[in-house]
Amino acid sequence: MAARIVVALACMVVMIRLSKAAIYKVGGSAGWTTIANVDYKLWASNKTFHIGDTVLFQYNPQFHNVMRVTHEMYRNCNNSKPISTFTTGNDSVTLTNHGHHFFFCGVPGHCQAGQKLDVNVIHPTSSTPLSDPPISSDSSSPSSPPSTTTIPAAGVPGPSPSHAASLPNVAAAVVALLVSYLFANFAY
Ligand SMILES: *[C@@H]1O[C@H](CO)[C@@H](O)[C@H](O)[C@H]1NC(C)=O
Ligand SMILES: *[C@@H]1O[C@H](CO)[C@@H](O)[C@H](O)[C@H]1NC(C)=O
Ligand SMILES: *[C@@H]1O[C@H](CO)[C@@H](O)[C@H](O)[C@H]1NC(C)=O
Ligand SMILES: [Cu+2]
Repeated sequence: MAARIVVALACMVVMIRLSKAAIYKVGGSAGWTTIANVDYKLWASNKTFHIGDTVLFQYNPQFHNVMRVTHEMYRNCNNSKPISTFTTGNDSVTLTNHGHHFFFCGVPGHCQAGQKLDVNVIHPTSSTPLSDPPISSDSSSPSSPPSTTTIPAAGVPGPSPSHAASLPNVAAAVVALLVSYLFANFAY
């Protein structure tokens, strides 16, 4: 009995490890800027963002900032009423819901010059511990193949790739199985 509990706990630890959230440094090594001509659309296009992941904007706060905005404001580069504004130069935004998250630099002209980012978070996954995630500058979670989906223009969540075969879910299934097994043994 004790051995089975140990196995179940070990599986839970594995599951927690596999579902660790990622930190994405926006723009990779170039960061959040206008001078490197970073294509932020391209930067985002081969990443799969999950709830609990963090996007990290690193820039010189003398020259740039980060505004989270609506789709409408994003389209028009309208910085008059941002949802929130970040100005430290090392701003992390944790993605807590799925769908599109729109950002741009609020310094006049910068959004127009392409310093704008649309992060599309795919559908929610099961319980995700958020502690102590690793930094990854431009690669992503190990089990995600490059995304071939294009980001829709409308303010709706994009197509959600299936997670049925992802490792955290497999681990979760194993744990569920073990737990029900333990339960059956206790019950009778
Ligand atoms: C920007 O948005 C505000 C309200 O959100 C609106 O009043 C204003 O007309 C917009 N400006 C432009 C240039 O679209
Ligand atoms: C920037 O923020 C990240 C994430 O919050 C943190 O890990 C890192 O230490 C910070 N870097 C600096 C230079 O403050
Ligand atoms: C995305 O593209 C960059 C540069 O082409 C590459 O270094 C990175 O590994 C890619 N990420 C994924 C998840 O394919
Ligand atoms: Cu800027």
